[in-house]
Amino acid sequence: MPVLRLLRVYNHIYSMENKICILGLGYIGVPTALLLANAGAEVTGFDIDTDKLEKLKKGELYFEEKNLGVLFQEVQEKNTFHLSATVVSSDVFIVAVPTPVSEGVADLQYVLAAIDLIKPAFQKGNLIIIESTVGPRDCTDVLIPHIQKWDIDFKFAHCTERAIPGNTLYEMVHNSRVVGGIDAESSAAAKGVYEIFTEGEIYLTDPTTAAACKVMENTYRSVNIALANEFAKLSEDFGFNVHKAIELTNKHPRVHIHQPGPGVGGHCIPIDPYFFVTSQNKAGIIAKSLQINEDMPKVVVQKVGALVATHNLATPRVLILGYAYKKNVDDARETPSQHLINLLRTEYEVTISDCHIDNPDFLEQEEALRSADVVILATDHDLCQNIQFSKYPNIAFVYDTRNFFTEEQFKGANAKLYTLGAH
Ligand code: SAJ
Repeated sequence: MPVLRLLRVYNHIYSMENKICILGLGYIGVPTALLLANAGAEVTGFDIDTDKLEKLKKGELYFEEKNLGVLFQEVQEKNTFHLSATVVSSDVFIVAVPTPVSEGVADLQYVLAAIDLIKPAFQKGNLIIIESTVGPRDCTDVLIPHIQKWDIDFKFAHCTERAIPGNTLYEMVHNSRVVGGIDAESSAAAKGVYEIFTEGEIYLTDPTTAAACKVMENTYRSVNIALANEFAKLSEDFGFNVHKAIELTNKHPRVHIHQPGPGVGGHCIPIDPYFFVTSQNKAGIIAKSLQINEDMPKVVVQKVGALVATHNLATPRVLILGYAYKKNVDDARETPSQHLINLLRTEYEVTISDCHIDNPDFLEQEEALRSADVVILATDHDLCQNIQFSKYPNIAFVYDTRNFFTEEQFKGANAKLYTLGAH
């Protein structure tokens, strides 16, 4: 932590001590806490899940993230990260708990419960930062009035991360951030907190705009993935290889088409656009894109069904290779693989294997490949690049939903390779 930056932080938080309490020790709370603690802040992590607290106390992490283990060790040596089963008195409280969406409305119950837990530890002038993704009006209409009922001076800002799972630490440090404070003092104080570890630019605005930015970012990605999925389907009608076409189209300086796939998973892209889907715009492009992405597992299962018939397979055993929602992570929240499995299980015997996920119901990769008639590549983990299909004469065909496998991997193989969007 450079001394100059530390001074800037103290300037922003005025004469307050640099004590921060993080509520919610998940995929965002843990890396944020460790980055702050590593940079010299005195951080306490709180979670209602005591299993998580116990694991962290023993120095164990419960999810995979690049370099997180190394960072955790460094922080343990510094003794700046503490764990507590109650919310402790602090200068800053950061709320990083989930906000599921039900029927187009953010379910704020966990955020409100976290805010209530802050109350006994809260002192005049403390800062509350909401990192959880919320709808554009949720801070102004619900969360701020809730805190105002305490009848005490407070600072408040909304600021979500922009980091991509799989490269969270790097992006948390290097990405820019949008901080939406209720007033200049709140914005400056929150900026000071993020400056402790962020090297990216920090832009100040109000809470409604900050929340809208987050939802717009993930909606942009959802709509663009839906467009790529539409192109994949069209490529089969028109007879071109969508992957080659996307590669060439993206040579245009102002075009960036995303990649088609078996559907969209994770805790953000399939969910956040629903913050914008109200009864007024149910038929708009955002809702339509969500639908296109949600239908992709069905598209894949139809293709596989047709190939099963072409290959005259009576009762094939179908292997879903990859259960994580995307490559090289062990996170399976909202994974499209589960939708594929649900659809396939009505007709076939289905097995599952994922080299990043330890699950007693899954098969180890070698055994899984040896016992499959059909393989559907659902998640493009780098480790799957080592598979040589000539070793598995039992496999009739492989359906690659990610344009991942190479012809090299099929040299001398009995299995035939089919790729979504490449017919
Ligand atoms: N996917 C595609 N095609 C693509 C890109 C992704 O099918 O071209 C699929 C993935 O396989 C996955 C899903 O979309 O199933 C989501 O993956 P992702 O890599 O697009 O996004 P997340 O959920 O891991 O992280 C996103 C990021 N948002 C944006 O890029 C706009 C990240 O920066 C956010 O911080 C994160 O959501 C979040 O927490 O909101």
